[in-house]
Amino acid sequence: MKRRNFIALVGTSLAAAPLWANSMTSKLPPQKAIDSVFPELPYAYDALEPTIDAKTMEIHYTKHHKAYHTNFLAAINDTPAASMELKDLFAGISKFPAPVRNNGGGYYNHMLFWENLSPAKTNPSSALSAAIDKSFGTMDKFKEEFANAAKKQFGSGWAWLVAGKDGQVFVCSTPNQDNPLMDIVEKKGTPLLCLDVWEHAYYLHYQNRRAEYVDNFWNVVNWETVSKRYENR
Ligand code: MN3
Repeated sequence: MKRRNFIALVGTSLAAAPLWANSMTSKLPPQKAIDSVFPELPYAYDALEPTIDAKTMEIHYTKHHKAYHTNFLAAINDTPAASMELKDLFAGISKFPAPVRNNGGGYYNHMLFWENLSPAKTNPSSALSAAIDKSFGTMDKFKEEFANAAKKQFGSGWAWLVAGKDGQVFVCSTPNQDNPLMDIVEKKGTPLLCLDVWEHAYYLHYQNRRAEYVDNFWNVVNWETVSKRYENR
């Protein structure tokens, strides 16, 4: 992720700034370096209403994501991890203490998540569509499998669409803040699309109705970002 795409938040009101267009120029995925600057949210808090309400977005971004970033920097401060690229850190995450794994995953997974959401209607590229058709048969079958992974993840975690080394795409879920780049997951690969199914991601609006949150998620997927991740993998 290029540093110039991230502007320090100095008490500015994101709600007043429609910044999401800026994210379209980001090089994805953002896994090249650990950045001490908290990344900018690529749109206003209310941009994804009604699928994701403004209050949930504000708390999720300014409290939860911010805390992962702060705690991650504290966990790696003055350790060899501070100078590593994120993908290398995750590739050997089993050798690091739990705060590095949990907060590093939390920091990175949320960046991916914000960037793979959009208020604009978008479509997958032909290359990504072909990969999805090859693995799942149809886009609807893919959505069904992804939604099942999200709905059935026990407790807190994430659902993922991942590209394996051979370019084949697959669906999985991870607990807590683990992700498919980590050496502790069963089947590793490049994350293309993720969905946060921690209760903090939906409870204010959906309460216990995780399935409704998951089904509405498709209204706000940024397929341009997901396609770029596939093509740049
Ligand atoms: Mn979250």
